[in-house]
Amino acid sequence: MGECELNRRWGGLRGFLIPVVLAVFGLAVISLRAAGVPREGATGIGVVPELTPTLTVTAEVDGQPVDARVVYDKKTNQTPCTFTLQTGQKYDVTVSYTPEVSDLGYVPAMLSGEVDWMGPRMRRVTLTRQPGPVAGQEWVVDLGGGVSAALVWIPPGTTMLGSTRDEHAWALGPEGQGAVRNEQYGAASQEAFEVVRFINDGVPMPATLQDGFWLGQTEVTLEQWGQFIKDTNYRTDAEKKGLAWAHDLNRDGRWRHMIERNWWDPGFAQTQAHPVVCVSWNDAKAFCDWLTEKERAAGRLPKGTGYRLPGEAEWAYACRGGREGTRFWWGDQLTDGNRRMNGAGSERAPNRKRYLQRYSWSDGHFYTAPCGAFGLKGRNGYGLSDMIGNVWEWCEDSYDSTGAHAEIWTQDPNLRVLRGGSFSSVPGFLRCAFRFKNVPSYASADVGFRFCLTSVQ
Ligand SMILES: [Ca+2]
Repeated sequence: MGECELNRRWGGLRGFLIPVVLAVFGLAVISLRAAGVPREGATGIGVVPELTPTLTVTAEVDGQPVDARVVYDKKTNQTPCTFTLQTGQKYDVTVSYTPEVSDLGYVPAMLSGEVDWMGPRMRRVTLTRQPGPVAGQEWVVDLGGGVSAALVWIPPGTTMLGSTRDEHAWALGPEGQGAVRNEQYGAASQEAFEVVRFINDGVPMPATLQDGFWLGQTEVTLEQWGQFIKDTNYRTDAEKKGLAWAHDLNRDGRWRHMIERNWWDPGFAQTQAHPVVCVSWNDAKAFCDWLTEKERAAGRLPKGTGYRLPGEAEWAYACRGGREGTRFWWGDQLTDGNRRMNGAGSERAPNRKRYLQRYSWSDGHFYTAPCGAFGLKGRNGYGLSDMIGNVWEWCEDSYDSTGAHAEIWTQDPNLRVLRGGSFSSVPGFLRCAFRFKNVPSYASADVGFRFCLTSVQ
């Protein structure tokens, strides 16, 4: 909120030309008046004009005043901002609202004007909300230490949450295998058992996302996670508890609570390009908060925006990549998932016991695959990799057993939503509409996350 006085000598009232250049996202209001000259409607009786023209700039977005950045005469201020001016000169004022994220659904607009001091002293200019970036456009955020993360633009739009009776039946049927008993595919956790019994996509329901957002092109990699740990020395829930859910390959390969499993030792080999696993919802949120604070401190985040986990509807919409009404983002055929996803295929476990074979081909990865391992073919219509398979992804929402919500729903903090299936999932779980859940401290060797950049409360 800077008030700026640019001391200029007064030279006359008329013919005062002020070209104003605006780059405001939303609605900008420019108010121009001469100090000492009564505003319209005021009586003016007894006022002696000081004959000092001023320029007051305020900015609004969506009807709300915002602290926009004003650059005038190479000096930077914030709205509302009042300049004392010299008449008869040309001035260029640039007003920009969070120019660093001009790709966040907005593009700059231009306005020129001429001020007649005897005319109206306020001009109201409505700038239309701009269409924003192109779907799939990339945004790269610097995590420090030479590590970066790519996000892609997910445009506003409407999606169908839930699934049809037909899809539900397919998921439970011989191809989807969602009705198999958990012992048959090696999952021994109570959570997995419940998933097997209750495929709970919810009924078809439209959800409209008014705003676009940026979503991680891949799941968060070990390299990216490592940058967060280096910066914060953060300890994950799994490290504090001393255990995580993981395969027990020394016995029967089933999922159990495994002692001293955590993100740096999930029980299988990973490179820096693999997705981080054994991170809880709490841990994923801590990562997002760290990134928000870091970027805000660096002046790279606009007010009102930040990093968080994708909402459940945002995730489901993004997963479809613009293709609605199919089981997978590539269509309805499971076999078309070949070379597109890392699920429970015919690949063998390191101990050679082949107990996961829920589709006929090998995807080449018994555990996690490097993020984006399937290249362009593995990217959906928005350019997102591994939306189906590889690791489950935490969503921001609480889990509502009646179905997903269009808006982020947080009324039950005891359960959070997981989406997308993992390397150990049967085809019935590897669908855009499938919903999974667990407690926010749950850490498992097949659970990770991706983050988004969007407006935050
Ligand atoms: Ca995934």
